[in-house]
Amino acid sequence: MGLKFITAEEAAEYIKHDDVLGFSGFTPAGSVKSIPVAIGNKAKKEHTEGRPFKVGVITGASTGDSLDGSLARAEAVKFRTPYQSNPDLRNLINAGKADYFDSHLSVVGQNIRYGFLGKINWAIIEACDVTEQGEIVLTTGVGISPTICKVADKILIELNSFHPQRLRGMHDIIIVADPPNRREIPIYKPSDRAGGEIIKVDPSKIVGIVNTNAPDEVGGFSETDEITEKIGHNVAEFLSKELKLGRIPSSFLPIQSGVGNIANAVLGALGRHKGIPDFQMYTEVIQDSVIDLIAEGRITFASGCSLTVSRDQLKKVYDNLNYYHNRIVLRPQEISNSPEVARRLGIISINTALEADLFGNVNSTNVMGKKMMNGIGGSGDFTRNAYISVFTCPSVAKGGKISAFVPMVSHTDHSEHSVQVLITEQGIADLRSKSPKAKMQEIINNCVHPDYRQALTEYANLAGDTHTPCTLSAAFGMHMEYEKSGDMRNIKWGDCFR
Ligand code: 0RQ
Repeated sequence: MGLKFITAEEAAEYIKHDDVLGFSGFTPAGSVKSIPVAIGNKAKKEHTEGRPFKVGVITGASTGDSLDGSLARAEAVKFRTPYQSNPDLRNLINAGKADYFDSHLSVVGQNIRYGFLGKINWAIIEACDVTEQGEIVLTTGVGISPTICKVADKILIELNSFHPQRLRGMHDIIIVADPPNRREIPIYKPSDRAGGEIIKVDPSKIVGIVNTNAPDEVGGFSETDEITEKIGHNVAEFLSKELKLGRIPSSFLPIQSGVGNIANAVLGALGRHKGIPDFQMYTEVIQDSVIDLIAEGRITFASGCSLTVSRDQLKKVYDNLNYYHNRIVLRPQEISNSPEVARRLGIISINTALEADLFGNVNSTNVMGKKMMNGIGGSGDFTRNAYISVFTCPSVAKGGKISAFVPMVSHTDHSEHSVQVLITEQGIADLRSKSPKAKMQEIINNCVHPDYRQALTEYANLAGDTHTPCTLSAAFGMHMEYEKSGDMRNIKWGDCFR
């Protein structure tokens, strides 16, 4: 039996209304690029001709615009999980036109295998190599690919020649056994490998292969600004002090860091800081700054789920593939984000908050408690199991009209029990072994923007003298003020405490 090459349009013809599709990739890295565009076009045609056409979409995390953007613009998304960050999809979700359910990234694979997400009809996978024996070599993201290839009825592959076949060996592919037969994941340091190089499937499941030659749709990172620089510096200062105090082992601990400009700036700052020794990463997304820090020897090994890097950085990796092969491994998100491994290795987690409250509860997902931003991503996998868990954010948003610190978060992703340190451009709030009242003081003194210090101090004074000072009628006062006047700085507590 030979491999069957087809066009993206022919691939899309196989997909039926109500099918559930599992996609490869993690962030735009390793995400398919031509089949979803063709599915979106098919959906538009079906809609024009008066027929319903929507599919369930399960991914590793966010994807490229060709996937989430195309399907969203075609209004072809029945449900979507987990993390997403495409503006068109976000609008569709917030308009109630696509069901979205958020999930910790480490559990997506196992939840699929447990049957919690129903039947998966198609796995649609990007590969840099595939053989007649059913051996698939993935590209820059692993995500949930091993599990969806295993459970889906049929497989469609995009064979992307933009990525060299020599990527083989960079992946560590394993599907853990499910309870009651699960054993420990044998990773005791970031560079350990637990599985093999390829995904092996029954070749008869591969219905067709679409040739592509397209780079990952990774957006560039904006230059760091004064705020992100300060946040990065504060994180580096905090960790170097912890090291000096002997609360972090002298050999340091693996770093996990989220995505985005703050995360990129934090890594840059860690790399430059003289008090931070060379370090390793056990993380989900390997971003631009990591590639340079590996080249400089500051990062000695990076374990992740995806190489989410700009084209220039990817070229550096591909031009020096032998060098990077020994320093990077890409794993399924169940392993890159494994709570078991994170706890064992003692990772230092650094993720981003939209808002935090005066007790350290963190909201990373729902703007004003109701509009989905992106999703929790891997932040919960790591935060809950970290040696030290850190959240960063600018102290204000929207030009100062929103304070990142509020009396009570409007949605909780990470509870005060898991959040140990908050860091803004203003400073560092160390919440470890502090009572709720002491946490309030620490946060107001060190993290809150000067424009909001007085208002939050007043709240703290008025909120009562219970174990966790709180007045329910005022707890969302700042949010309500923003909805009323468009600026939290206009808050007058009198109205709320009456
Ligand atoms: O919107 O650009 O329209 O002004 O939120 O904020 O400061 O640019 O920061 O791009 O790093 O995103 C938490 C969303 C931060 C992201 C979040 C508005 C702000 C701006 C973006 P505008 P910034 P970032 C990794 C692990 C999930 C948790 C995580 C995220 C926009 O980091 O999705 O770390 N994290 N997961 O103006 C209203 C507030 C706001 C606010 C900021 N309090 N209220 N809007 N904004 N604070 C992910 C993976 O696992 C793959």
